[in-house]
Amino acid sequence: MKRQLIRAAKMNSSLGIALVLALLPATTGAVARAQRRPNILLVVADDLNTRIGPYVDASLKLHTPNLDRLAAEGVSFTRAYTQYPVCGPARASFMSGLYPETNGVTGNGFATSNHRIATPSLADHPTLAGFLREGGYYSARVSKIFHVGVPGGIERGEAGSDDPDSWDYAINIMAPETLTPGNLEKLSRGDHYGSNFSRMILPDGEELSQADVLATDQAIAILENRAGARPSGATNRTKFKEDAPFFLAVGFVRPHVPLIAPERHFAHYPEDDVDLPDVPGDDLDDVPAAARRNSNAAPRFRMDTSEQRQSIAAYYASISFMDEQLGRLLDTLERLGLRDNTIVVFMSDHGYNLGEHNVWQKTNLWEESVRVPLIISAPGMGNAGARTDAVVELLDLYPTLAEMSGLGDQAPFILQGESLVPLLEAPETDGAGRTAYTITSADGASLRTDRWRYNRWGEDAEGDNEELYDHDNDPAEHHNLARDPAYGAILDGIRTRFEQVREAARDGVLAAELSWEDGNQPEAERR
Ligand SMILES: [Ca+2]
Ligand SMILES: [Ca+2]
Repeated sequence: MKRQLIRAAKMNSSLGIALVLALLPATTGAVARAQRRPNILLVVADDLNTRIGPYVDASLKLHTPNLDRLAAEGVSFTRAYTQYPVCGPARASFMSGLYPETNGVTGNGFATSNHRIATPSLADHPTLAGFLREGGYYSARVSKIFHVGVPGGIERGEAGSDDPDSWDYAINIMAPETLTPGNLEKLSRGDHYGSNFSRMILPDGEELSQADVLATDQAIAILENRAGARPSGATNRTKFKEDAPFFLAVGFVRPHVPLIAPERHFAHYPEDDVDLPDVPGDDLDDVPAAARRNSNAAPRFRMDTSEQRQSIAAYYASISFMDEQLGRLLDTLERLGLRDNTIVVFMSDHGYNLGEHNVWQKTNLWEESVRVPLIISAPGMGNAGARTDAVVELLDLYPTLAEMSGLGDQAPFILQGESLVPLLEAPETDGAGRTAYTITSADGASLRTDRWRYNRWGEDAEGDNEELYDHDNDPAEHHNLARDPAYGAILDGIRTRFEQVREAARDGVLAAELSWEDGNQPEAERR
């Protein structure tokens, strides 16, 4: 395959240094301390869509006090998108900073969901964690960051598709999941617990064996170790890389099914209070056959409306349970005096459908499946509580954290994302011209622009294998405009743009170097 590997992100190194200095505690004295890089806590939830407090109308009454708190301390990205709406390739992409078609991870295979194995020519390309480690960070992982099967891989305590070179310390979580003592109720019809809806309401106090509680316990132990000073003369206490800042990546497995949470979290969400999405009965009649086949349509799960409501309520309860663990991490940073020099990033690997389009879960290319929450809180940066509507991609995380750590000028030149630091500094920046590119199985690929979503199923545009949605007038993506002659000019422009971005995503050319200003910008985007 032809590869044009050119410089990925135009890092402003002086900006990175300014940021590092801005993150320093006010009491900094020694020059050596002045060069200390910020700590980074990266929290990755599994299968979490944007139905969390900071992203929804208050009328939905979601209980996510700690996500609300983090959003109030940071910048929330309202239009952040995954590169692939399935665990393995999504995670390989943001950890490598490369699109799936460049890094070679385009499926959920355990042995191959690591770019260094999938693509031997990239064996020396470090992951985000490996890069920070090479830059002097103490790098640690707790639970699922690369792909691990849920629930099976957690029940077996597996490392999944982990990249051992990324970490100074890594711990896999073994937790009972479906084997948890209690009443596991199946809400959909299927034998595979990883892809069907089931719930377990645990008595309060019985949740201590759960994966995300155990992961948080381990993460707190690591934070205590990094914060603590070694007593002088001590012989039996160790602190590896004693003066290094830390990069701690913590993976939560909820709200991935099975939906297990304590009773107090289920209590927030009575079944009768849950609304099902309003979907036209013929919604899927105007989409390509491949989109329908790839959609996890409702018949597969065979849930009645009561079971659908129960599944959504259990999903919310799992979010609140996960949120509680995030709160324990944030409390620990404050208790240990680490918050003032620790960047906190919260995100999910991909989104999730809960009945929109009459489809459930992931793998499709509609908004709910590909949009993710992304919150970045960098102390001292200002803009606490701000939101940005700019279209961004999860693979932007690598160049962003490279810059924020002050290591931007050392970042691998093949990174395909763009640093989000300019948006953190000026969240109101007009995002017009930015795009997000996502692929999925069945040769599906999608381009999201400021206003439009364009999906193509197959290599070439053939009319009946395309979708075009106008988010200004149809945010639910119910009306496919691809075959409407009135949108012919829009379609032509976005096809060209899609092909440019796809070419870049395949060939390692920086997508950001392509410009809407070369005559390919649809008329509507110019307004
Ligand atoms: Ca996932
Ligand atoms: Ca439709």
